[in-house]
Amino acid sequence: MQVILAQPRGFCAGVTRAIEIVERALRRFGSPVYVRHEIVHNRHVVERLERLGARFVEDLAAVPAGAVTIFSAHGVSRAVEQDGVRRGLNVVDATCPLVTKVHVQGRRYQEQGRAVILIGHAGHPEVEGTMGQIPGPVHLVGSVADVAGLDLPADTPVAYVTQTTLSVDDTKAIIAALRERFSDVAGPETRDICYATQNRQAAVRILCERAELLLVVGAANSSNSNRLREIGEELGKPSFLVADGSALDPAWFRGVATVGLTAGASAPDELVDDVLDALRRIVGRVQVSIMDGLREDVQFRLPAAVA
Ligand code: 0CJ
Ligand code: F3S
Repeated sequence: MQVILAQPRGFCAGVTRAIEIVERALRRFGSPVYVRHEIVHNRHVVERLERLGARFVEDLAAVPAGAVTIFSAHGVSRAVEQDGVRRGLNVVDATCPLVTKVHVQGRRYQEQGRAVILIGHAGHPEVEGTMGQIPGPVHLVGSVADVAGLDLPADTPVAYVTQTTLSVDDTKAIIAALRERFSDVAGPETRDICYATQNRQAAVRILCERAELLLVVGAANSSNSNRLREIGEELGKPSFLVADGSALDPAWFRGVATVGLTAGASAPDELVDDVLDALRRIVGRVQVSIMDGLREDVQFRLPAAVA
């Protein structure tokens, strides 16, 4: 069997930075350090950091006063920030700078007097954070159908911002619907969708020209990983999101000669290796190659507290 690895795939600069913040905080301040929410959506990453002394909580009420507390890459609302201040926590913010940029942009649009529309998925922590970083009403839309349901007159000056990990194509369609519905629309085209999301989605499209089946390494709760699997499916390839090698079903590979393999922005390389090992156990010899593709060199500065 041939396996073609997507390029680029796996960790983005925001994930690398967020994990490094936890590791450095543990070294600098000693264990435990508390992390609000999974630092990135991957159980293997979380469990490794737990072994190093990190403690993951969903609510700051579970953190003792004064403790070092890290906010996850997905960002938090102002209410959560204020809760941290009230509890006297020593907060280190691992929010991806590209998420913070969306927060700033959303506030700016609101100050300009525009009705702010957030394109994103209800209930996702990044969406909860972004909604809670923009004072005043934020209208959430997750689909073209949601645009029709917006309770705003057609001449309302509106502006949109987006979740960073959406499907580039779905977002384009929603923006087009906004432009049709409203006469005055401001927004950054699809540029809030981060570079890593865009690059991984573009690579999967090219990969699927050659692969008969697509495997995406990533967690079920990882938005960007789910979007990669959907692209494979849209292109008519059987496509599976797998947490690690143990999730592979031998039946998927019957009669398949070429598999495409990619990984979400929160999935470590070890899990890609684990999937390759599992494939070898199922089909025997596997020939691995890497598609030609972008080499990313994005790096973000660390917060001063751990630099
Ligand atoms: O929201 C982000 C800043 C992306 C973080 C990296 O990926 P992951 O899987 O933790 O988060 P998503 O569910 O947002 O893709
Ligand atoms: Fe940031 Fe994009 Fe990664 S928003 S955390 S660079 S997936």
